Amino acid sequence: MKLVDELLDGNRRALARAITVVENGTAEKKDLLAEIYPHTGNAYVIGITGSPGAGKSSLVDRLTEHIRKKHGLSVGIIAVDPTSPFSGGALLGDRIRMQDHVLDSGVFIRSMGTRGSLGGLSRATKEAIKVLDAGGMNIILVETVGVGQSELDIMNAADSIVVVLTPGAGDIIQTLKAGIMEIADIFAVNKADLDGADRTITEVGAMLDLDKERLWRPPVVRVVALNNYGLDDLFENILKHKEFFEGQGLLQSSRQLRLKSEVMDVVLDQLKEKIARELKDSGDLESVLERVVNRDIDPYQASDIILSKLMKL
Ligand SMILES: Nc1nc2c(ncn2[C@@H]2O[C@H](COP(=O)(O)OP(=O)(O)O)[C@@H](O)[C@H]2O)c(=O)[nH]1
Ligand SMILES: [Mg+2]
Repeated sequence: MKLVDELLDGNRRALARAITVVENGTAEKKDLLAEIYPHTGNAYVIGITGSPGAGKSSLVDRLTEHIRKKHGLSVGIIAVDPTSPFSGGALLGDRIRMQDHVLDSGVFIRSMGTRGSLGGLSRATKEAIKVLDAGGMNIILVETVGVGQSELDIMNAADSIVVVLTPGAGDIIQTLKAGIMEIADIFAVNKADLDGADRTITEVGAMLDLDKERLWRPPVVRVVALNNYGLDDLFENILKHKEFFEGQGLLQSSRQLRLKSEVMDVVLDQLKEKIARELKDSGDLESVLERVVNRDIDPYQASDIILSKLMKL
């Protein structure tokens, strides 16, 4: 595929077009994913999550500059914000802020739309990560608001997860409720210029003390995205986490586990599609439906009839 050749060559327009292909799920998507797959697995994926307003976009922006300047690594950024009430309004804001990077060929930024089901969003995001990976990005930063299941699922694609907190008791509670406290590999207490940062750091530490069994104790890093404070510390801790996991063979096993569930997901999805198509073509669903409507059989019995027919195929 020409698009893939260009993508592998590091062509940025091809990168953008390939992400559009996976986002829209057009016919060429399957071929594209198959062709890029052998070229994936090289990027290190970092998830950045936390409550709305915690400073995730600011941090991604500043961290990107830090990684470019200090480490010379290329950075791909995916921003997912399904909670945005404006169609792309907040995302556009993120883009404007990131304008400094537009001229840097070592940075590629993409906002993922809210189109499609939530499950579809997380699938498309994971596929976009693969596109950036094949496109040669060394580091991939995925920003997502820590709300629903889908956002948690997107984080399954990350090798290291940074949970961004801000001073104030409410933030920790909100984060705990959303279930993203336990997925953290690193805590970044952002807005440390505001009052209460020390207390937040102490509270997170106290919470971590409750679980002494864990192999990796997430470090708690103080950052101020606004004035670039703590970025070095943050990135060093991400690298430490990476090294620790690689050293223990855990990175490989967790990637393997992720691939296993990805294959399973695709199998189930394709099976569902296949069955839906079969039911539509055969009219089997319509034929039992009338009996369900008449209270002759219940949905479970209807399903048994349909399945027994399908199994014979
Ligand atoms: N005081 C302070 N404000 C910050 C800091 N980082 C970000 N902000 C502000 O917090 C607001 C939300 O930031 P944003 O990056 O959009 O948060 P997101 O919703 O988590 O992506 C913006 O007004 C930022 O300027 C910081 O370190 N200190
Ligand atoms: Mg944001």
